[in-house]
Amino acid sequence: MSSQTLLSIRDTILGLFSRVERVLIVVSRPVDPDCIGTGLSLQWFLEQQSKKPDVVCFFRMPENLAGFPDVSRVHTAAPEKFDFSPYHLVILIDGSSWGQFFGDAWQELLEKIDATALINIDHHISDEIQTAIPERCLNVKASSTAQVLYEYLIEPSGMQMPAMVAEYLYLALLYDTRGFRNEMHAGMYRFAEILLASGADHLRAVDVNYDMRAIRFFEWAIAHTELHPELELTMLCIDGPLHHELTRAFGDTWMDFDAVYKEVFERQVQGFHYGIILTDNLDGTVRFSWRTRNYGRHHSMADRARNAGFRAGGHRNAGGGSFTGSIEEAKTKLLAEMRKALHGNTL
Ligand SMILES: [Mn+2]
Repeated sequence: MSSQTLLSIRDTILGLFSRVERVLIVVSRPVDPDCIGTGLSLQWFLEQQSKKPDVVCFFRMPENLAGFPDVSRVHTAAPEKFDFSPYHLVILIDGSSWGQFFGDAWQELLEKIDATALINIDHHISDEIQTAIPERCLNVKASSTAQVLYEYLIEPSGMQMPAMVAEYLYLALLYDTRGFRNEMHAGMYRFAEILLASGADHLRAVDVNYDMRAIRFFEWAIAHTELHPELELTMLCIDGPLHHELTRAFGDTWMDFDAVYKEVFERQVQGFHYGIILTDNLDGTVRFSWRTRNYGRHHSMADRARNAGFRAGGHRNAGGGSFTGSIEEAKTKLLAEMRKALHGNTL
């Protein structure tokens, strides 16, 4: 998208802001420091203009975000019970598909919301929201949605960020870039410098503080990971029985503890460029998540998965999706597709 188009989308959004009072900021799934930090920063930005913004998350808040500054300002709610009627605008932060904001029943929810009141600010590969509301979708290829918010709204306003807002944005930036170890994006170091000068605490942001359960999950996951060296991929396939085993071992929130596995193992081992997790949701669907090595020429896992019948989205080398059907079928189809892509056959 041209920079001119992006600026005109930005101006459309600013025009809408100027005409309203009550604003709902909705953060995305996976709930992470980028959507939370950007959502809280946008709340501050709108409050400075005498608006009344609320931040809401329609998913459970992961345990690892409990220490995020001011996270208690983010309300969690069940989307089907939520009253959208007081709000003049609904701003969707850090996601490109409806389900990332409203959950699996997004179609019914969208009927309750005035479509012309929807705005999207994001940095993922564009998807159905971009198609539906192109004139109000500020989708920019950037390190993080935090960077998009800063460059398109905060910086041009000339407003001085308090240290706490710089802190929210710095935590968002460091999380999404894995401490600057993902792709290079223009302006990301400049953004970092500005945040530090505005009072962000670098040592706090880089402090690693894993929950011991993430280490135990890592140990468990390594023991259950299948290696497919001929396909350069590893696969953790959490079928029904293993799903129950994890619930017994870690409780219902076991999926909050995959951070070490994803960070230390997936796409980090020589010869294994693709790391995949398939999880049986126990409702006839399968959750899919992947990481692809950032260096080198590798297949787009989103494209391969879509060919295999999955829904997939996110970033080129990190994303997620779903499959309708059994986990065995999901696995077979995905492995066959990778065999075809890498070796030209499906045997
Ligand atoms: Mn993000």
